[in-house]
Amino acid sequence: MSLIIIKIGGSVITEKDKAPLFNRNLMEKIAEEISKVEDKLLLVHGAGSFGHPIAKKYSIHEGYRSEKQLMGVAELKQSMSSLTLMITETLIKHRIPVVPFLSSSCMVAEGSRLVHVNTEPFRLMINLGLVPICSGDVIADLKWGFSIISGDQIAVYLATSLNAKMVIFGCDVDGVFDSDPKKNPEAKLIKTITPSTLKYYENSLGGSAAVDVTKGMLGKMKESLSFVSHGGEVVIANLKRPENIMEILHGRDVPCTRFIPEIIPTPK
Ligand code: IP8
Repeated sequence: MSLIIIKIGGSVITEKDKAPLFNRNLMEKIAEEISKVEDKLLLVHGAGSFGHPIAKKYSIHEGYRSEKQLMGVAELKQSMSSLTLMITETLIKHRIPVVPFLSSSCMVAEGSRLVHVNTEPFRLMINLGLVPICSGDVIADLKWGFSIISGDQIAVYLATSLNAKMVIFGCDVDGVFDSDPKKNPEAKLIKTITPSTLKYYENSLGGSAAVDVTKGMLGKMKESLSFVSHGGEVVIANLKRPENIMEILHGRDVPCTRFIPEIIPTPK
């Protein structure tokens, strides 16, 4: 049975621009869809309004600067834990055997890149049929003291080390667009991205529109590259339509962006 990693974006389950607000109704629907997945599963969730505004307020994403930030780290951890708790309650209600992992307890970064992750407990629990869930987090950093690691980076790191088949990044739009679809009704969905076309889009795309210290869509795209070049599949899709999960897993053609390895033209 293959491993599927689903990142539940913060923009999907929280009101990203506002004070922390959990979208429980939508999470219920997402949980219902996730309960239908037959593959092995690992879940990662983003921070949304439970993490990014606090991170910004205390400049936590810039690493350790002063003692004043320490209470900010504590506040951020507390807020993220409360979000994880609400998500896990919903998943358990839908009989998903979820096990929360605190990213800060099993991961270390260097210059805001993950360098050590204790993947063994993830692997062993997944093999038993349990569903680990972790989140983007503030973690210890060998260079910066601490840093913010996005759920995107964690999803791709775990996908690579646990040999996952696919990562689904669930967000609040259909995928990557050639301009911001929330501002431009003419924005076009980019259906496939390869490592070389990413360079082109990188210049035209901005980060996420809401307060996002981990760079929103652009971050997801960059993280995806290494995984696809090693044969993994990455799909960015709209989780505000939770049915997308099963449709993607059944190979149906839903509006989304797929990352594929470089297409090498066959000689004529
Ligand atoms: O929402 C960010 O994770 P993301 C984590 O996946 C924090 O980018 C704590 C801001």
